[in-house]
Amino acid sequence: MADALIALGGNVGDVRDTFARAIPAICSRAGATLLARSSDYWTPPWGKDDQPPFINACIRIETPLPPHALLQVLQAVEAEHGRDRRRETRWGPRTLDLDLLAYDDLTLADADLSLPHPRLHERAFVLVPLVEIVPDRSIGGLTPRQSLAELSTDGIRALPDTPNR
Ligand code: PH2
Ligand code: MG
Ligand code: MG
Repeated sequence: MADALIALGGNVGDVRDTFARAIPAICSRAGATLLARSSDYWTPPWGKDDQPPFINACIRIETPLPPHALLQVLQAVEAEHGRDRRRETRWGPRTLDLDLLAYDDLTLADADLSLPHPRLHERAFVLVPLVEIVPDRSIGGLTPRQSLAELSTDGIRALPDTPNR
């Protein structure tokens, strides 16, 4: 079994409802157990300003799947929730983005996948939810808490729990 961290994001449609459906879909397809789920956060759009705010969250799962098979599961779940990679722009609006952040302590870089995720320590919208679930886990030698201390969290707000989450 591997211990994997996944970031969820989106800014098109009812994103919180999308997350609520995507998380069990990931677990079911990946034969995984959900170990932790962060709150949902409202986050200012990063990389491209003229788009709606994002909702972001992170989960921690235990899965028997190897990393590339897990990546395929994430891409299938994105597609099931309206993600159409052919029609989107870089950093632009999307219904559901599922990023594999870390897989045990594995370091890997190929055409399809880099682990740990090469930019996670630069992005407050990933680190704020991560700090909630794995504040002190070493990810490529840095912890979410350490990395977040270097960044601004302006505009990021935890959303109140709903019956879905
Ligand atoms: N994802 C992007 C581009 N910009 N900004 C925020 N706040 N959150 C995201 O998840 C995000 C983004 C492309 O994947
Ligand atoms: Mg992303
Ligand atoms: Mg992605």
